[in-house]
Amino acid sequence: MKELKRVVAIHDISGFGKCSLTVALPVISAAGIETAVLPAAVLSTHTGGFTGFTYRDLTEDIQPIADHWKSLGIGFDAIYTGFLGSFEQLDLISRFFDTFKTSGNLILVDPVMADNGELYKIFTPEFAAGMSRLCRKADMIVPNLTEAALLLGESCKPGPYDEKYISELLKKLSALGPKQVVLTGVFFNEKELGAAAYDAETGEITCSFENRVPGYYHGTGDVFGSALLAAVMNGFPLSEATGIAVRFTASAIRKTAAAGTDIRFGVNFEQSIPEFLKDLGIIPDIMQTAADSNM
Ligand code: PXL
Repeated sequence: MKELKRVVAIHDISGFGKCSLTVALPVISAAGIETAVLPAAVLSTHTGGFTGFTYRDLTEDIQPIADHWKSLGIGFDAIYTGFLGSFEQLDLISRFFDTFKTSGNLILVDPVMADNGELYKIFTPEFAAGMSRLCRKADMIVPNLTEAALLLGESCKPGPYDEKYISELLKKLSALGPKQVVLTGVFFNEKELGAAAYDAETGEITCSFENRVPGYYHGTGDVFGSALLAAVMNGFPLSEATGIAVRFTASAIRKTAAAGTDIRFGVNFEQSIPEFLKDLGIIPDIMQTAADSNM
């Protein structure tokens, strides 16, 4: 048996409202990848749509945690960052990258800071500029269209988009530094929604779409990013990993919509895990059939 691949996920923990670490840990682990966590902050809920949430900033813990891991000789096949808890954390995470980057590992930055044309209320334009600097050190980034515009210092365009706009955006984002860029929230018509992936080494651009489910569901960026990384760590090329992540996220959204769950609570990714593992080739069809018949 080969040794497990190991990822470190650096995001907040929102105790309620599935997103960030409460998504990354189960999704990546289920895909057979060891997942260490470095919590950037602890909140009672995520900040999208809830009021009165508690917020414990863990900025001061980041360097001691990194130092301890370094002293133990721990390494990672991938470093995956998402929501960060303060402006100062951008520098600390940049140092973390310097410490734990190797020639063979992957730095995936999800520049979580905005959606639907707006910066999340807790972040400032300075944070967006700092996030853009952090993205320069990444091998792969996974922004949504609002974040992409902010990273480039451009104004955010409403969709539907066309292929020219998306391919130019992908190439400009890659020119910041990351060789691989996956853009989420891409749509060319009102019926379908998905993601576009660019690999600067091959020059290949591919899109993956699923039927759009009306409404805005929280935490889907984290479901997508975690599934994308899990697929890449399982050896899938970027284009196929993007398709797997789009299918998993859409499946979780469909289940949540069908149940009529409060959209702030996060999506039902848990019951889409059997399909996801089948897509990854980890469980055979026969187990999928058994899982389907239990639904
Ligand atoms: O899913 C992104 C996210 C992660 N963590 C926290 C958030 C959000 C989005 O609002 O508030 C705390």
